[in-house]
Amino acid sequence: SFPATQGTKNATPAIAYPKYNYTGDPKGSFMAVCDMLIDEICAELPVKYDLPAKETQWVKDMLEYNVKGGKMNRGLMVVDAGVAILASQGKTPTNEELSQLAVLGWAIEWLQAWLLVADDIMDSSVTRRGQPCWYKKLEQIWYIAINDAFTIEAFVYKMMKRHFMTHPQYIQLMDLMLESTLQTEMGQLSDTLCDVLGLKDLTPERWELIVTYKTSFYSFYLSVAFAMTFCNIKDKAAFDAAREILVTMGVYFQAQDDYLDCFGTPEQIGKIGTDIADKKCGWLFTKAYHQLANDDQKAFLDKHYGNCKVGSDEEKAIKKLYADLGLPQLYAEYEQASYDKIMSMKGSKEGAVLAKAGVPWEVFEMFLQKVYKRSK
Ligand code: DMA
Ligand code: MG
Ligand code: MG
Ligand code: MG
Repeated sequence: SFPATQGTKNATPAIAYPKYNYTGDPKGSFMAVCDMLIDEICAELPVKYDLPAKETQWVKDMLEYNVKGGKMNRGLMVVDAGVAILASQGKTPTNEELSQLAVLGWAIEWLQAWLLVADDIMDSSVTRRGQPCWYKKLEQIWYIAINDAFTIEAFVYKMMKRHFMTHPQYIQLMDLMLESTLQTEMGQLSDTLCDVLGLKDLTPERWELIVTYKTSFYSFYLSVAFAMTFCNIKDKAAFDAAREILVTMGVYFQAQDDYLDCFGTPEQIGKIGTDIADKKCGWLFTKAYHQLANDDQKAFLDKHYGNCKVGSDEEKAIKKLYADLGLPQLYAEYEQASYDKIMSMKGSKEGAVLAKAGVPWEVFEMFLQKVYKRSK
């Protein structure tokens, strides 16, 4: 029990898990768990937090707007990885286990939701998932989005407490979430501080550092580490091996994100790219500036990179410069090399450690297939 926080107001009990149809309707079942989580929160806020009806409605609308509408790769992977690991242990998951895996999946999706609310403010973005960024949607009260981001984060811990309070792995799961959050925030700091660096400091090495922290841990390692922890795997070597593979995948994934920021269409990716206007240490920029550009092209970048508006002629000229330098071709080669490197890890010592610990290789291959050659 939690005597310091229990209080005198009755906390509403958790809603019963809906029927989880993993084989017939994996996405629909996963979505139903999200609705349950939102309902649990909105039932509790007026009772335990004295929240008036209008504010409670705000929270509901804010959650509906921000936690849904993504590809849900990260969240669905927790369920898929959990099912695969349980199968290798000779077990078929119960309805409760499937639902709890889905709760962990949504904990990552909600982590991502609040990170993106904040990221869009920091990146001055306009659209996200095909709709206005939350802070843009709020117009003159845009600053409430800052509190909303923190609120979604608090709900992540709330949902984990509600569903794992008595689970033997509660502390491990919580530790993983806290650690992944801090890693991401340190990555976001390194990313955002580029705004006050000179272009010569935006190197491929800095890029790799930024993306490892801002993307890989929470987007790839966390999903599988949650599933492993849930399935009672305790072997440190297995977590280290999984991290090695998944961080490699995450770095590749962020290179894709950087590529699509420039060369993807807003219709495809659901957002309007801002990396050139924002002076980001993106994959394309580091290759262009440090490896491919001649002196004239470097001078053009010195003058206009991070010093032009989204949609401006200067931004278009930089995109053309990237194309002239052959970056789309170089990216295609990088994509193939990344794919081959990750697939080769099956036969490496990491692959062997994982097989021994009961984490089947298909977990990693499934994850890679979800992102390989993606266009959104
Ligand atoms: C985003 O990097 C990373 C996190 C932790 C949200 P980004 O700004 O390139 O993402 P996006 O292109 O989706 O705005
Ligand atoms: Mg962004
Ligand atoms: Mg960003
Ligand atoms: Mg991006």
